[in-house]
Amino acid sequence: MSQITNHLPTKELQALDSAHHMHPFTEDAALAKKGARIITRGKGVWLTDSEGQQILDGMAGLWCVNVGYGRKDIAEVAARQTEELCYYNTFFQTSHVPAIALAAKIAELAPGDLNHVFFAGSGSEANDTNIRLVRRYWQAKGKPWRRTIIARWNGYHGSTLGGGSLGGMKPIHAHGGTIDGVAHIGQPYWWAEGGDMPEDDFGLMKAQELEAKILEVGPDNVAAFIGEPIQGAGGVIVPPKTYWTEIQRICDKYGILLIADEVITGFGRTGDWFGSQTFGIKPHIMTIAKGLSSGYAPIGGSIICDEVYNTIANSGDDFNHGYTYSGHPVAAAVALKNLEIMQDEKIVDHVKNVAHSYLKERWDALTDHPLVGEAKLVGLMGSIALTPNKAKRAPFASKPGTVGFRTRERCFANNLIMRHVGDRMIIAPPLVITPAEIDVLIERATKSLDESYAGLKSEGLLKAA
Ligand code: PXG
Repeated sequence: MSQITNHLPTKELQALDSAHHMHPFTEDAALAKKGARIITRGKGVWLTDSEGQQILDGMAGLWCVNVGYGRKDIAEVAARQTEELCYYNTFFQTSHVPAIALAAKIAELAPGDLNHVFFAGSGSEANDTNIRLVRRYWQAKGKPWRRTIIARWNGYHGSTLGGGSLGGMKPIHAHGGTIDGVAHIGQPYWWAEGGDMPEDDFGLMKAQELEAKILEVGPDNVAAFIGEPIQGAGGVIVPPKTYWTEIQRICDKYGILLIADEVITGFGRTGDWFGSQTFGIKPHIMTIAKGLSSGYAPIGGSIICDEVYNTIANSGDDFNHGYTYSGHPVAAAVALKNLEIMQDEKIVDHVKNVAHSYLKERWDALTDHPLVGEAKLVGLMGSIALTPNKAKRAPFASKPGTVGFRTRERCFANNLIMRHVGDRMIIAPPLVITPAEIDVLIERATKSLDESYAGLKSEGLLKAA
């Protein structure tokens, strides 16, 4: 197999990169001055860069490489499928074996009557599909006016125009606008916003914002509510335990479709197959991507319950929607192999009973660090809040994200990929991470926190807002 190991020197690669490659969510001119870090290889939880550094990937790529990098068994399936049937579409009354087998496997793994899969190429595309699905459902029910979708501020559902509109990230809305028929409610972020309120009361209060929004929009105008079981890109915000039960109650009361965006939380990340199971959510539709193929091929989709599927399928009309690569055979074969590996190697069990248990104690102990105010960990999805004053759960006086960014830079220098979202640090390592590798993660995280703290202290940046 060909491997690009004799690549150009790093500086030349960086120059070509900035000359021709425009990066997502990046100020390219600023990156051009610095040069991107260039990743050349991956194995297990480890990445190698063009300078030969070994980096522990605490983010599984972008929350996706769940079975770890460099699996030969997946590579072989991709090669075989490419040769056998590299592409065919699933439009025009045709189908193919990989799409059929993958849809059946997903239906087997998904809870309840989530028995039908519409494939997309990514999580963003799948959420765009969901917008059409729920609106088409209500049309077919004879209520075309039910089209508003309620979502949350600081939720993330992708960066296509539809996905970005569902998401509650104002900087994304600011670049290109939003679609109509989407309304947002607050997020259940107790640590930053809960004040003196007990966490469970705060969870209820935030869920009840949904009811207030439904009444404001008019119950008969609302099509669906969408939320991530745990907000990922928003900073690994774990909701209070009262939150999802109340959201479910309100959706049931008003007959509103519930979409669980499981792009990050699906396929083992939370220690169950789906985050909805961890939180007792019974969605009508789940968005999936990322861990579906462990990032080995781009694929996403919507898992749809019997009622929504039957209503649309029996409406007497086509569902006028689909992508060239819906159910792409190579991506589907890769995803199927990935799910087989998840099952054969009992990776969800490993998350729950080995990796989570081992990491939990060490992760929680980070709250002993002077910079860390709280630590959250569900399965292998974790966050810590950085603060200058733990007792007050205070934000820093500096611009939000300054301290987080500086801490992330220390992690980068120490060959650990741990991200920051504002002044929260987040991790989501490959699910196959071993206890010995968790020790390295904690050791590098602690060193990075120490260095960040020392720097902030010497520059007088430990002030509360
Ligand atoms: N839903 C959720 C919950 C996601 O996390 C998407 C949808 C969109 O998926 P695609 O495949 O279209 O990217 C995501 C993606 C970050 C970050 O900064 C997170 C995502 C994507 C890019 C950056 O944490 N999540």
